[in-house]
Amino acid sequence: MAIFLHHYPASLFSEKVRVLLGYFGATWQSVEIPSIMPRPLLMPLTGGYRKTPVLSIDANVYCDTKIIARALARHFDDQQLYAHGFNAHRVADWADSQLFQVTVALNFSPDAIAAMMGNLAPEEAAAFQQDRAELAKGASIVSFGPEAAAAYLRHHLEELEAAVGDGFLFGPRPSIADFSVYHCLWFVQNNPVNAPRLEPYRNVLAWMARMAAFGHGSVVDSSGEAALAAARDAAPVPPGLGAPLPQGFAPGQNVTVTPVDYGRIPVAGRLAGWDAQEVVIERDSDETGTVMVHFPSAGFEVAAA
Ligand SMILES: N[C@@H](CCC(=O)N[C@@H](CS)C(=O)NCC(=O)O)C(=O)O
Repeated sequence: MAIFLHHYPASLFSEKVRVLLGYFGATWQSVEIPSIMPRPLLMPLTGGYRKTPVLSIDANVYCDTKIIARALARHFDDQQLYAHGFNAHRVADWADSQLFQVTVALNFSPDAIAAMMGNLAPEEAAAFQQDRAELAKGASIVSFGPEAAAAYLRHHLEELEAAVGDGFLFGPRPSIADFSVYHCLWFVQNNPVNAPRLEPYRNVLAWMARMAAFGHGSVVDSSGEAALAAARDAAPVPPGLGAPLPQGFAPGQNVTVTPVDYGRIPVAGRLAGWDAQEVVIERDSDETGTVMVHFPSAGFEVAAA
């Protein structure tokens, strides 16, 4: 069984998964994808889902880091990540939505973007802006400006400074909440204009260093072609979710699964399982054979096709 992560270096949600892979001590295949569409070697696996990152384990494909983390915990048979239940899940979801928006508002402010895009040619920078406008599709991913974001960040950092102590957010071992908060602050730390905002918070910086110390595991450079071949050569593992499907839905029924926020591209397939955590569809393509594509249930809309 081979684990493929489809990602690019600057992607913060990818960093969440890279550090999780380090935490689990994984050996994994790294497939670097372009930071903007098109991604012709990835789309046959996801069926159109366009956010980053995506994880594939042979013929099972995981879209969204919430379900990627769950798949990895299952794969490595280690549920410690979820030991703090509701509280840790709520903090993780807050970080992946609210804190994420704060960091995007800061890192996409005009001076920060100049620092980030400094090494891009003007036409590359324009293509990036155009791609992200397409991702948001008229709506705005972030609804406040850099000044408001700076105030949010200060507020949250002060709270975190008091919360982290010399361990992790919920005790001596990290939970899913640590990984979600970490990748957002990593994004801030990696922008030279915004990194100084973290400096006054010594406990937060020490906690970030503890998170970074998990590393990224053993990374093997790989390719989109290799991930497609691994999918084609394997049969997908059925989800075995157990729970009955919601009323009105039948196994094998044609459905679409669409993110409710941004990147709202419907993925079509046959319903293979759906419980409170996860929805799974089966799909076929020449490039991949039959694959099962997994999404979180919360934050995605399932509709009869
Ligand atoms: N809820 C998603 C969010 C993923 C996300 O927004 N990723 C950013 C990159 S860090 C993205 O997709 N940007 C557009 C792209 O890469 O096409 C998750 O947890 O995976």
